[in-house]
Amino acid sequence: MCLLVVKDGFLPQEVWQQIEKLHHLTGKHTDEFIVVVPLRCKHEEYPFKFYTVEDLFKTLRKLAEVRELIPTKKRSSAQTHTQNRKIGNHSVTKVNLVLLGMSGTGKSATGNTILGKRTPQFFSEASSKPITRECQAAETEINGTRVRVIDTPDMFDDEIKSSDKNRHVTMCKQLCQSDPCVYLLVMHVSRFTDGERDILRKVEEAFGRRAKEQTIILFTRGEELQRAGMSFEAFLQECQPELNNIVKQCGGRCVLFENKTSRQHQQVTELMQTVNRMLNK
Ligand SMILES: Nc1nc2c(ncn2[C@@H]2O[C@H](COP(=O)(O)OP(=O)(O)O)[C@@H](O)[C@H]2O)c(=O)[nH]1
Ligand SMILES: [Mg+2]
Repeated sequence: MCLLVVKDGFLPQEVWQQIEKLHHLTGKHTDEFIVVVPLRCKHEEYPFKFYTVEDLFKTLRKLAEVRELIPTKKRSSAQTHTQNRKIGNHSVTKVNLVLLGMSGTGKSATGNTILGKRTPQFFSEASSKPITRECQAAETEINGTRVRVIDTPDMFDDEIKSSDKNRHVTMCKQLCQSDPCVYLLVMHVSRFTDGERDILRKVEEAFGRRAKEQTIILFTRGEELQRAGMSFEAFLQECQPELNNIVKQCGGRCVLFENKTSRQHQQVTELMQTVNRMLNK
């Protein structure tokens, strides 16, 4: 985490210049620098990402919990019971959902939909450049299952350096720890790109030969299908042979999401049903 702590009376413009200087020095995106504002500053408009001291401690606590450096907050016995139920052959307390796919397909937005929190946990924006730079995790509980969502940068881009790709894969595996991992291969429903033709091979190369057995394809921008008057079933039947082949290789497991809707609960429930069916096999 790159934190820039500023004193009382700081000038936002000067802080921004400092961030730009750091961006040139380190090569890190300006979004990666988070300014920690002094105690009395509240949520004002600044030209940079910032944390109040309270936000900072909350985030650090969450990170420490995710990495299990400190115990998670106590839960009621009913919740503990459901978390210890068996899923397939694994006795699990959590399920990891790893968001994979090309940049701009909607991984971060999907992560936020699954987490269902008032404040988005992952940064998601329309951009010609990749927005998410590092793997990140956040947790929630869905119908009694503890779910850890792992957002990733586009690690299957042919342009990416192999050292960066390896770093992302290692980080991703670290964040998953020993819980069952489900890969959500995120794709834009009306845009199947050349880079996606052999994406399953890339997933297997990174996460092992059996990764596709743990993969669900998650299509975003479901409203585009609705606007075209096409059902999801018809879309799957009529899609390009290469995409159809990817769906088949993933055992036909796919779900449709619309991240810009207020009716997000239903689609998350359907996703979790697909996840549970797959893990219970
Ligand atoms: N309309 C619509 N926009 C979406 C959807 N999912 C993502 N987006 C938008 O697509 C852009 C890229 O999303 P982002 O989550 O940053 O993609 P990522 O690079 O894969 O993490 C953002 O502007 C999102 O708001 C969706 O289901 N519907
Ligand atoms: Mg992203």
